[in-house]
Amino acid sequence: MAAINAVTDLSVEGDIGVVTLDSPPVNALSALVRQGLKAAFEAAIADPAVKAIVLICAGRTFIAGADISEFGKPPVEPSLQAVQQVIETSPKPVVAAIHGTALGGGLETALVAHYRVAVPSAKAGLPEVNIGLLPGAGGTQRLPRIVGVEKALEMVTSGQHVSAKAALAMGLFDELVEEGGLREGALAYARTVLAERRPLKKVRDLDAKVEAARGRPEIFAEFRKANARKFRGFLAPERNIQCIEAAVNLPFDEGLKVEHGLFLELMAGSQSAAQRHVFFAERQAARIPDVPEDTPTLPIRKVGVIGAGTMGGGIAMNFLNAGVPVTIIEAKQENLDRGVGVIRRNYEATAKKGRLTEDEVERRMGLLTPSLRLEDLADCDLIIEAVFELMAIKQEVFGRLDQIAKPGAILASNTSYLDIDVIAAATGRPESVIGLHFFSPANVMRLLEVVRGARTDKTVIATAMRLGKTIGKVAVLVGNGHGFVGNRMLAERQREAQKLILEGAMPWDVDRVLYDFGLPMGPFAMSDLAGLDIGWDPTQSSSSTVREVLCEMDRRGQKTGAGFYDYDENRVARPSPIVEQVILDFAAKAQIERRRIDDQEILERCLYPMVNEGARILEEGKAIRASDIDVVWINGYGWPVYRGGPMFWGELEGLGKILERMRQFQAALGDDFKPSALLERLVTEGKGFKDA
Ligand code: T1G
Repeated sequence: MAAINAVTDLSVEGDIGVVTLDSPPVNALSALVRQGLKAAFEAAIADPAVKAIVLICAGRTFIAGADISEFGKPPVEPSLQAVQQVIETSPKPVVAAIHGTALGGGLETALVAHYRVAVPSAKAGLPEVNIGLLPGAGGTQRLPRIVGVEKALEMVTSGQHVSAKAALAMGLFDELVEEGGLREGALAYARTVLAERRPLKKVRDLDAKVEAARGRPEIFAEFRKANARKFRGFLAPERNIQCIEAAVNLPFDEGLKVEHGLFLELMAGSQSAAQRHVFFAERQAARIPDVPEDTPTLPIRKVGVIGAGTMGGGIAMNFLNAGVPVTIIEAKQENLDRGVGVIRRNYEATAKKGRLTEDEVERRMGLLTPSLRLEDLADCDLIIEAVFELMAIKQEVFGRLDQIAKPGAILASNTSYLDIDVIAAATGRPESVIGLHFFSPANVMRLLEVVRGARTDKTVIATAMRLGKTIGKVAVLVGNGHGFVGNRMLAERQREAQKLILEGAMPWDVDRVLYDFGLPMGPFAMSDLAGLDIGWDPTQSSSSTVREVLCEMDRRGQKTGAGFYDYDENRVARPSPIVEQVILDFAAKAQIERRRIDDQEILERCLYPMVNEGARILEEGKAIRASDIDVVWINGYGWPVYRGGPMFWGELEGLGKILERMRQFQAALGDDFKPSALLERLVTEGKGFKDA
C-alpha cells in the first residue's frame, strides 16, 4: 500500500491496482482528492505489475460529488475533467466500486471507468440541479448514453437518487456484489474482466440511445410542458434539459462544450449561489452554540399527540412514518374517529400513487392507538399538544399532563404563536417543556421550529433537534416570542398586504407580484385556501376589516366558493368585482384616498419589512443566525430556494437600499417601517448579516 497523498492510497493485490480514497465525510472531490486520484491512476497505469484498476472509497460513501465548499474560490489543478481524462484513456480496465451514494461528480467519475459494480444498498444520482447547477463533468453527455434520454431528463432535473437495483436494470451499474463485500467483489469482477478479455467500454462511445432520440424534439417539448409548474422560476432545470438536447443532437465533444458553457453560466449566477447557501444553511441550523453535539439525548420510543385535527393528525403521521408508536387523544369519540380516518385516507391515497404498499399502510396504522383518556399518555417519552390555539386551554392541558406524564417525559406544544414559558409555568417541570411548531400540512412541510423556553433543558433541546432529523424535518431552534421567527415575519407581510388593498392595489395585484417573485401563492389566495373565518367570531364581527365584511357576506374562502376571489366549480380563482366594490366602499368609508400602486412598491412593502423584522429577531437573539431565518422561510413558507431565503435575498438586494426605502416608507406611511437598529448598524459599518 503506497500513500499517494493524505487522502489517497494505491495498493496492488495480485495484478489489480486498488486506488482507495479516504476523505471524510463524503469523499467529495476536493483539490486534494483530485490530485490524489490523478497521481494514483498515473502510477497504476505506469506499473507493469498492474493489469486492471479498482477505484474504491473508504468511509460512508463513494464520492458524493464535487466539493461544494470549494465553489466560488479560484480553481486548483487538476480539474475533475483532467482526472477523468486519465481514467477514461487508461489502457487498463478500470472498475469503480460503489457504496453509499455516488452523486454528481462522483457518479461522473464512475462513468469514465469502464465498469461499475456496487453493493445493493448503494445509490446513484446527479443532484447538481438541487444546488442550481448541472453535471459539469460530462454527466449530461454520458448519462443519456446509458439510461436513455427520457430517464436522463428525469434524473438530471429532479436530482433523484436511483437505487443500485434500478441502476443495474438501466445499465448504470454492471453488477451488484454482496453487501459488505464490495472490495472482494470488485477485485473478483476486475479479474473476470481480465480473464474474459472484456473490452475497454467507454460510455462516450455509446451512441445508440442518443441517436434514437435524434429528430424527436417532441421528447423535450413534452418534458418541458409536463414540468413547467415544477420548474417555474428555476434556471438550472432548463439548462440541464438543453445539455441533454446537446447530447442527442451533437457529437460527444461538442456536447461537452455546450455542457461546460451552461455550467459556467449557472455557477456564475445568483440562483446557484442561493441554493448552495441553503444547502449549507440547512446543515448549519443543527449547530447550537450552547448545546454541544455530544449533549446526551433522550430515547423517544413512544409519542403521545393530543388533538386529532388537521395538525394533530399530520404530526402523528410523521412519527408513524418513522416507525414510532403514537397514542392520539381526542375529547370526543366522533372527533377521534374522524382524525384516525383522515390519517388512514392519507396513507391510502399515497398507496394509490404507488408510494406505499398496502402492508406499509397497515403497519403504520397498527402503530397508532386512539384514545379518549389523557391518562393513556402516562408511558410516553414525548407528548405533543396540538389543541385549540388558546392559552387557557393549553395551560389546562399542560397542568393535567404534569400530573400524568412519567418523569422525564418531554412535554411539547405545537403552538404557532403563544408564549412557551407561560405554557411551561402551568407545569412543575418547565425544564421538560419545549415548542415543536409544525407547519401545515404537518406531514408534508419540512420545517420544524423548535422553540426554546427560558428553562428548557439542553438535553430536551438536543433530543428535539435530533428528533427533527429522525422524522425527516429541518429543525431550526428559535427563541420564545410572539410568532417565534416565521409567523413573526409573516405578520409584517400580511399587515402591508391588507393596507395595500385599501390604498390602491387589489388582492390579485398583491398575489400576482408575490407569486411572480416565486412564492407558491400570495396572501389573499392563501387566506381563501385556509379559510377567511379562522378565528372569526360571527357574534363579535363588526365589519371592522375587509375580511370581516367578506365573512359576514359568507364569502369565507374556497370552501364557500368565494372569498377574496370568486371560484368556479373547479375551484379556479377569478378576481371578484364584488370584492373590488367591497374594498372601494371600505376605503371610502375609512376616508382613504386610493392611488395607483406599482408592482415594485408592492414587492418592497411586503418583503423589506420582513427582512427588517428578521434583523430584529437576530438582535433579540431569537434566531441563532441569519441563515436559520432563511431555512425557516424556505421550508415553512415556500420562499423560492433559488432566492436563498429572505436574509440572503435582502443582502442581494442591498441592505443599504432596503434601509433607504424603509426610511422613505416610514416618512410617508409611519412607524410600521421603522428600521431595526441592527439594519442601521450593518449598513453604517458596511457589513452583512453574518456579522450580526
Ligand atoms: N461537498 C462538500 N461537502 C459536502 C458535500 C459536497 N458535495 N456533500 C455533503 N457534504 C458535507 C455536508 O455539508 C456535511 O458537512 C457532511 O458532508 C454530511 O452531509 C462537477 C459540480 C451525500 C446524500 O450535491 O446530498 O458534483 O455538516 O449532513 O444526510 O458535476 O450530503 O458534517 O460539516 O448531508 O448523510 C453534487 C450533496 C455536488 C451531494 C449525505 N453532489 N450532498 O447526506 O449527510 S456538485 C451533491 C448530499 C457536483 C459536478 C458537480 C448529502 C449526502 P458537516 P449530510 P447525509
